[in-house]
Amino acid sequence: MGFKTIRKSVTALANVNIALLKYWGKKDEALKLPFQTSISLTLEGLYTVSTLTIDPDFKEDELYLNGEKASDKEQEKIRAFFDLFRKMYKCKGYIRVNSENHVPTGAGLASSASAYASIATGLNDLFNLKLGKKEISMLARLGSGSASRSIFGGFTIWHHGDTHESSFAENIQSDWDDLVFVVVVLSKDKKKISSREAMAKSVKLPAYQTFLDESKKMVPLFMEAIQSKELHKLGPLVEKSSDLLHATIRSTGIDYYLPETYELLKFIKDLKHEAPLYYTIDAGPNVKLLTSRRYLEHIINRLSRYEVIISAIGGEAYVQS
Ligand code: 2P0
Repeated sequence: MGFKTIRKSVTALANVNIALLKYWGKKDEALKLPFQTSISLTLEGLYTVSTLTIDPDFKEDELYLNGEKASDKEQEKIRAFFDLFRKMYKCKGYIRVNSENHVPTGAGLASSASAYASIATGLNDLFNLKLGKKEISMLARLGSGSASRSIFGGFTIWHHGDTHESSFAENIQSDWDDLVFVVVVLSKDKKKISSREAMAKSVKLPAYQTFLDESKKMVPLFMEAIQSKELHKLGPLVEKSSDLLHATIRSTGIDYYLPETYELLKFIKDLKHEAPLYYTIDAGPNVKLLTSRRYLEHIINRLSRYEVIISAIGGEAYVQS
């Protein structure tokens, strides 16, 4: 790619997504090809905005997060991603990234999904690659698996695939806009063990096979529940996938739950008598609750002693300027 002696910048935005059918474990670490298909919902109002700059004077790639230079680990991660990107997409030049997370500080929602989805969206524009959404999803996946899903709005399915070209996400057509997530913030601490590390441990253990078998069986059931817009069908599947995820994680000796997580789950069990309410938990202690808008006020009142974030269904990633 022959860029001349000019500086060029692009700014792109991508929303956070929450997996309904969880992704966990890779069959190819470099290309981030997952063992199984996953399904998610993109959220509104929780997003990352990334500005990408190229300049012939840059001597290395650099990442700034919320205005500060990112940690060595994060720099290493993004340099590996850019190296792979330059090789696979035949582009040249070092890139500087300024990423701003627009999620409540430390709420355990700051996500590599929205970050890498915004960066992939920006790269496409910066290097004038003219990739379609499906191809941008593949590119985002090279940065972080779950980022492949944040390219799209609403419900999204990430087909696991066996090659770079066959592992991408796409939108699941649906006009189900009554759904809403209530995120209950139990801890704002940064997690000690990354998803990437915990995944690599999980895939070697026997419990992982159960996770894979059950996740595979659930794909058509999820599709049916989303298409028929029946929360009483979707909700139990969402909980089952979350429970399977944490069973396979616990088999490694890691437990992302805190005592407060177990306590809240007990309370949720009681609340289910009052409203349709379904939990899902990712690689951290915070609980995400799926419900219908109609019951939102009641649920928020019943959770008044907790810090909560409300988020409805969000849109696709896009270039801002
Ligand atoms: C998911 N998680 O489907 C699952 C559920 C966490 C629990 O994807 O190594 O940051 O960059 O591909 O995508 C978090 O893992 O991991 C994740 P990499 P990623 O949302």
